[in-house]
Amino acid sequence: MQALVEKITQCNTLKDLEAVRIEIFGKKGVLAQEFAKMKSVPNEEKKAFAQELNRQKSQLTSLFDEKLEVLSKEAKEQTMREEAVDVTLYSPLKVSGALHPVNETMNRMIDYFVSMNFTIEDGPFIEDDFHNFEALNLPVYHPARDMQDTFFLNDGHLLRTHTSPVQIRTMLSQKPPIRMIAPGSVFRRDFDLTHTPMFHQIEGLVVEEGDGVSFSHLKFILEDFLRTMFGDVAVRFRPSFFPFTEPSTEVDISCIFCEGTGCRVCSHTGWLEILGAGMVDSNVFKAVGYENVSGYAFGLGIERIAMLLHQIPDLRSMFEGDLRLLEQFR
Ligand code: FA5
Repeated sequence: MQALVEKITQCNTLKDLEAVRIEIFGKKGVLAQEFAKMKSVPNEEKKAFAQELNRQKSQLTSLFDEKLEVLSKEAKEQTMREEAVDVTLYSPLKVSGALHPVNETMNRMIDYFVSMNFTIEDGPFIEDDFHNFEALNLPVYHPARDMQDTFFLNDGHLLRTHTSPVQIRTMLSQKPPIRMIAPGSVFRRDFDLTHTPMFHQIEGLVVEEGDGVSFSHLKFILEDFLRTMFGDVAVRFRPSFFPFTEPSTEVDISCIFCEGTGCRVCSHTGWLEILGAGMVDSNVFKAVGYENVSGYAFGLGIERIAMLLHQIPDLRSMFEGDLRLLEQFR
């Protein structure tokens, strides 16, 4: 026991402490081996043996936790010392700040749609089932409702998983004609190279009385928007499925890196998937009490577009606040 206590107290770095943690508390560590001896202890001594072992374990655990706290604090202080910046130092260089690439990309998109007479609408991050799912014709069995994808709150609310609930809020509070976009943060339980738990989408919705809005209007606006963002690219509409649009489409552009010949970024297909869209499903209009109207909707991820425009390989780096990345956008 004393030897183990010394092992912990003598650690000077977090790395040493981690090695000691594995040695003592790991699956095959000293404690696990001691507990394994229980099997061969006579029955009448088992209780005392276990009590003593648990006492030692809890003593070692608190000692370990204390040491971890001290060493973590020291490591943090050292990082702060090493990375300290004297903000009072005179700098002859005039350094100006810059918009984050996500905001810059979002602003470019907003500018386009405002120039096309769209209004900007907003909605809450904390949503209810009706606006996020039900009114959007997302039945209970739809996989998007899965706990894997959605952050649910204890009171039955949830963090909106897309900007589409703003369509519902706008239709419930306004009468057609509607011509809106809704940019903003959305949340999903995702984390890898191309997915983060918080990201941004921009939603678009156009509704008019009668059957005046057609798929060709949708096609025009998206083609025009994508060429404004990416220059002279080919635009492809593929049949797809979204519960809130019928028919639905996914829209690709020719790869801006290889110009359609095939490369790593486009997985050698020559195409990049950019957004989802379609004609608003009649069930959505029913849910908001609209009759005799027609409309289209679309939605896209802003980070994905920013990554393509600026050739940023890892989505997560957008949210790390590392000045070395951000400085490149000045
Ligand atoms: C939607 O969210 C639909 N609401 C879009 C829509 C609106 C379709 C209106 C039709 C009409 P989807 O789940 O495919 O669709 O997400 C849209 C985009 O969000 C994706 O193409 C992707 O670019 C982006 N996205 C999805 N999950 C993440 C994530 N975890 N991190 C970053 N971007 C993501």
